[in-house]
Amino acid sequence: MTFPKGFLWGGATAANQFEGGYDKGGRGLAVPDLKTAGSVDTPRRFTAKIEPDVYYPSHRAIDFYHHYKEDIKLFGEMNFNVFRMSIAWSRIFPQGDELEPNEAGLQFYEDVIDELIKNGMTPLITLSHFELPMGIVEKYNGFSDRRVIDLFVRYAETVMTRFKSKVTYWLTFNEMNFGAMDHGELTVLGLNPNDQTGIKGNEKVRFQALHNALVASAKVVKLGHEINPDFMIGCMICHITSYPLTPKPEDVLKRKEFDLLFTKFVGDVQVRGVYPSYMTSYLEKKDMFPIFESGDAEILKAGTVDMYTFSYYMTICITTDEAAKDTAGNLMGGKANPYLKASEWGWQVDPIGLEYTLLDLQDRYNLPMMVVENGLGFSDELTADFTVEDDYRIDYMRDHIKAMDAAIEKGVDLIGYTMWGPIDLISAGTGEMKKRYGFIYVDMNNDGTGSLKRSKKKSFDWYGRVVESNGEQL
Ligand code: BGP
Repeated sequence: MTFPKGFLWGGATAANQFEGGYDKGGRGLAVPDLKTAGSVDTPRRFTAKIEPDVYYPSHRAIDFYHHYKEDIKLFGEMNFNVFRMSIAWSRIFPQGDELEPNEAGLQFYEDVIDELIKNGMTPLITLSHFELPMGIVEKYNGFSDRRVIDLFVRYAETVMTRFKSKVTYWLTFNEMNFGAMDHGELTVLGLNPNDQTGIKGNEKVRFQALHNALVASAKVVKLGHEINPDFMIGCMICHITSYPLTPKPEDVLKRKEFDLLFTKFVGDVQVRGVYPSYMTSYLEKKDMFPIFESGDAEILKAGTVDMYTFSYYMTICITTDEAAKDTAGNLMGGKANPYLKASEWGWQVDPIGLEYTLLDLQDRYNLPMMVVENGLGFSDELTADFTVEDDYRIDYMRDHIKAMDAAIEKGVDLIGYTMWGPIDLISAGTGEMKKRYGFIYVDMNNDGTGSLKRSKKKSFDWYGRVVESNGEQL
């Protein structure tokens, strides 16, 4: 195995999917607090207000808020040396626009960070993981309002300054490229779906909001480097790796366009500091090129990222043949690949696609990289002796770790791997609990009932050995 010494091994989470304590310590409401549970067939609902007798999974989630010591100890037992988590902006600035931060929120994260460090882990912090404060959504319509740029910068400056000697690795926005899609309008950009002024589904507004968020991200990267020049700050892209369904030139071209316009565009701006020409011409043609205020171009240039990070779960095919078979996927599906099998949730499992992706990204950017999400959601069954025989998860992860190894051997500068959901948590897509990714089983049902007891699955010891041996023992 070729994993470099000091390779970062761990797991990834997001506050709204595992923290709970939604009204504790002065925290304000965030977007996921108004999202109901759902399933593959029943999409989650976003309600304008908290409705009585409705279950909102983020409110308690798996209650890391009260279990963090126990949970972090378990991550330490698996030898994690990195842990990815997000800070909920609304715990620090409850409405998003206060002048002074909420000390109770800062103290909570300081306690968590101290506990991580005590247990041998370096924190990797996402500043915005689909959980914008509702104040930002309701008062400003999210990033469509330029004032939100500075509100985000104020929040980032507060946490980066507070934790400057304890946290080195930062990500600005989770899966930011999703902001270019209609269903990323609320999650990434905070555009209010209940707004009556016609912004919903308005692509021009969306690309302006995404531009404003890109400016905010660049400002934060620049500022972070001033706060601590050792900070490693990354973009985080939902990398939907795609293949042409056939070698037909039309399919190859269509696939290329998808890759550029959806998968590569946002990362290109964050890595290179300019809008790529393919995007400029695409947006200009549709009369949607965003307004650049004076200084924006310079900010984008000055705030380029130090590392490229991405999520990778599955791949899709692209074709001009509308009748080809569909497949589901992370945030979006595509056409099915006849050579791949799909998971229980219909996501096509493709470890070779990860090696391909790493080579592609190394070639494009030549930056250090981290795979900050990868894993298998499965409806695990707890056995009578409180474990889960999750060999399927071990197989999935072993194959993906081998793919990373092969890529490193071919010269890829991969510095870390944080698999998604080391402890079972709420699914972002469906709001379900039964879509489990963890090495640690949490006794909780889709409706939120359950004791929350934590149990180790078979994969727990397996991953502990993988990390301890730096990828040697798979
Ligand atoms: C990514 C998100 C995560 C996570 C993951 C798995 O898009 O960044 O928050 O949830 O997907 O998706 P799901 O929870 O829908 O299985």
